[in-house]
Amino acid sequence: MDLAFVSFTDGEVAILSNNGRGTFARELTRFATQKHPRRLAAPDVNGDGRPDIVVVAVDSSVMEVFVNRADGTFAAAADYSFGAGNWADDVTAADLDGDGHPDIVFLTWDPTQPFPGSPTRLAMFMNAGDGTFHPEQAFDIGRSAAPTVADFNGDGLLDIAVRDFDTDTVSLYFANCR
Ligand SMILES: [Ca+2]
Ligand SMILES: [Ca+2]
Repeated sequence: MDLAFVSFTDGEVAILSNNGRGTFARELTRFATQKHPRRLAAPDVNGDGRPDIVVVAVDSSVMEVFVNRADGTFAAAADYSFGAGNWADDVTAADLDGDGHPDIVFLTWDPTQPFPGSPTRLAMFMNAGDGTFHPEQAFDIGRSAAPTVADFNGDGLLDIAVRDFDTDTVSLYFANCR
């Protein structure tokens, strides 16, 4: 497995090649993102068998999706706006609606409020099936962090757990549609 990471200060994604001995010697590619990228996920958004890159940042209310081209380079970012004025963290990919196409989940918070623990929103972008995404769906989740996606109640649909800062408890959000 190769390794992809963001450089917060340089505004880049770098992808290193695994040499098979557990070290990452060779840089496969590097490309610019928006300013101050914070987290990435690498789902195959368009189902062509190649992992793509999804980046969220601080200083921005935009999710960037970089599609992996056949030659190992990445296409220019497709930009998706979420809650204006909010910044993002903790991005993850999961097929929330069970249609076989990975969807995107992350937290957003209001940077004018103290952090950590400012009011947070759970933002979801559902995959249209071709690697593009429908507009954001979001709801308020209080002061929470660290979303984890799994089927917690065993009904075959993915649910989302978040940790609450105030009570140090975990809240569960159960999927109720497909
Ligand atoms: Ca792909
Ligand atoms: Ca899906």
